[in-house]
Amino acid sequence: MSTSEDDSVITQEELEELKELISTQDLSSAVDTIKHFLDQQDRVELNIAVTGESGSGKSTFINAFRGLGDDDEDAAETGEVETTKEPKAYKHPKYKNLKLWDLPGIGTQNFKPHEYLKRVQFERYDFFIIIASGRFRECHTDLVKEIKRMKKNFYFIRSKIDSSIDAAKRKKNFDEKKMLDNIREDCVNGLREIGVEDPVVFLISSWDLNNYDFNSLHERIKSDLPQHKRHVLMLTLPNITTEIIERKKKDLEKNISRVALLSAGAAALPVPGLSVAVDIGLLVNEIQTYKTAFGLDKESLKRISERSGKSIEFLTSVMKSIVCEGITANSIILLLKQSSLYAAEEAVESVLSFIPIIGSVLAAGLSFVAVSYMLKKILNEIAEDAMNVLLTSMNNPE
Ligand SMILES: Nc1nc2c(ncn2[C@@H]2O[C@H](COP(=O)(O)OP(=O)(O)OP(=O)(O)O)[C@@H](O)[C@H]2O)c(=O)[nH]1
Ligand SMILES: [Mg+2]
Repeated sequence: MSTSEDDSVITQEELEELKELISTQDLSSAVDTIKHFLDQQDRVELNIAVTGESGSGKSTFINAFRGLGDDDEDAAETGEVETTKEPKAYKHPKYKNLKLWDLPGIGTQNFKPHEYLKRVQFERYDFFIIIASGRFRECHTDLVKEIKRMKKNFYFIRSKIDSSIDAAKRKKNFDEKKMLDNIREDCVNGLREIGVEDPVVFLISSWDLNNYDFNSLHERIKSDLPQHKRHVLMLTLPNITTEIIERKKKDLEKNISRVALLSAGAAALPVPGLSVAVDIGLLVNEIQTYKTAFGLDKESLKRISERSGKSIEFLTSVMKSIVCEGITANSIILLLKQSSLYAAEEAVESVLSFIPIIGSVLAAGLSFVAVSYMLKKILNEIAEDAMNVLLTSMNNPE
């Protein structure tokens, strides 16, 4: 994506720097850094793609939205025949960092969504305006599905309302309001059918801006802008947090074999009802380490809560791991019982490879496998909790 020459825009390099910074911090400090990052939403560039069928009035709409006539300097080219061949960006004169991308039209013949999306590099835009000049069609369905898959948002415009009205006027029982309601309903229904909960549809004539929904679209864009920018930032967050959490997880994973070996070693006690013997105290300790490393201990949660303004209850409501119930000998025994089912299957092979180290005690081999498996599972679950807590701490207010 070509970033603007404007210094005030958050660049890709800045995002990389942010990742580096956060990866060296503990999670509660990371919350601070990310929050600061989110506070800079004014600096985010919003790339709005205007898409839809060929000739539906995309370029004309962009000109109108920028307050330009089709013949003005720097206006997008419009025409009766297929006109826009390559995506081109137009800055909005008033809204800071808002770029409208005029996209080529979807050809009416043999529309191949995959080829079109690739050709216009659909994934690089932050937000979409779909323009339809006629009935709701399959190509609109394809566009919406792709936008939803990318977890991005869109507005839907039904354009050229003036010519729809002119055509309908030829009928004797012409009723403008009824006709406009019908058009809106057709679009809303089409969108609902593909799972859009609250479809936003605007009826517009770029030739008659004072009528229909042009003003409400304008207002809506203006008032939604901060939210859209925040959404752009929020979409980058899971990537940042996943990277940090994966790094921490890898570090802790390195220790699993050592701990499993130790726990199945000399001080091992049989687990009631199982043919494994382990040092439970050692495991309790290790899992406590995970909890602290991921910032899910009481102190860290308190700090995250203070820094994010979200209550501890709200933050912990997204947690599912053993951390919620407390790490006790009993809860570990329970998990070991579950893990040993898996361990029994894996044991033969693993035990053979560990015989030279632990000796020929089958129980020790089984214990080793059960503990390794359990620790891995717990580590994954705690890491997932940490990810969810972090994302929850960044979300909009409770
Ligand atoms: N009546 C009417 N005609 C419009 C309106 N908007 C655009 N047009 C006309 O529709 C034709 C196509 O408009 P464009 O803006 O070039 O359409 P486009 O979607 O950008 O077309 P491509 O770039 O070729 O995909 C032009 O002749 C416009 O003048 C409108 O609101 N009302
Ligand atoms: Mg065009």
